[in-house]
Amino acid sequence: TTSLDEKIQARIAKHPCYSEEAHHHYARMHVAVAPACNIQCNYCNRKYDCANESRPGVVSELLTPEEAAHKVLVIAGKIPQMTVLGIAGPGDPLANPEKTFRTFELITEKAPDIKLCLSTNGLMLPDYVDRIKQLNIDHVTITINMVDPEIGANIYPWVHYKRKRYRGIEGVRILHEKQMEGLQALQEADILCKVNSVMIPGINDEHLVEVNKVIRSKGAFLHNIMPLISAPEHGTHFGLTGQRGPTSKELKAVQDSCSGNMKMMRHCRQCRADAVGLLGEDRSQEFTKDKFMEMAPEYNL
Ligand code: CLF
Ligand code: SF4
Repeated sequence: TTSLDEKIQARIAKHPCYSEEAHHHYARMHVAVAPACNIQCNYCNRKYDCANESRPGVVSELLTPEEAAHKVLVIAGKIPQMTVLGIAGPGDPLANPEKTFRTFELITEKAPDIKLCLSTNGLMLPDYVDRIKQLNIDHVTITINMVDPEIGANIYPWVHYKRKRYRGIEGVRILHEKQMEGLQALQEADILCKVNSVMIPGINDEHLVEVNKVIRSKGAFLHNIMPLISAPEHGTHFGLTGQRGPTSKELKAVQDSCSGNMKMMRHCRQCRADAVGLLGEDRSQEFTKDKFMEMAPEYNL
């Protein structure tokens, strides 16, 4: 009999984000199929990729699910270390459920050994955990920047939930509630959950230890505290108000203060929504749409 720990090790062994060790050997790719978003983060400018998993200021080329599937099959044939397909934007994948799930379906049909990964702000997660489980998506990231709506009110000016826009703290309360429900539902469904938190000095930096406690108690597997990247030219609210990001020393101090409690991710590279390759290696320009549409899928053929 294998221990629980060995079983989990086997589930993450080829995932470059969930396993520090794996990121030296295995690659991931993202397909940008999800343009819409249902909330506003003060560190985001919609002209660019979702800043919950991205470096601000990056624009990915939008694909249809069919184009995305073609791209995945081409790349999986060309890059043998390719083990994971993630959907992380350029907006929120679960604000584009048909496009996101259609893409995953096409990949499962044609390349069943590619692991599926999804990153979301969590607002719609409780509605989709069953579908995520059905599709065998074993890795879900939720970006959780607060567990206290008073703090969240400085991060999220509005939330659009089920055809209605909620401004200020009223919206943040809904987001918080859905993130917590989603986290719980993932745990019950036995899906490995990573939490990303964007560290924003003076706003949620001291609060992240509390976030860490709460997500750990609700079964999150891994915590990735990422630095806010804020530049005026990115045209975000925080960029315009002069909000700074943390120094690497400040970031490390917060990561360290959480690290006694649970596994911390420290090798995140804040990827683009169309990233390709090992973490830190950006091969997206080799596979732009005009290029990959001309290439024949070699995978499994
Ligand atoms: Fe992509 Fe994210 Fe899946 Fe990884 S990225 S959807 S969990 S396959 Fe990874 Fe990139 Fe950091 Fe994200 S290094 S930004 S944590
Ligand atoms: Fe931007 Fe992502 Fe936040 Fe949506 S969830 S506003 S795309 S950073």
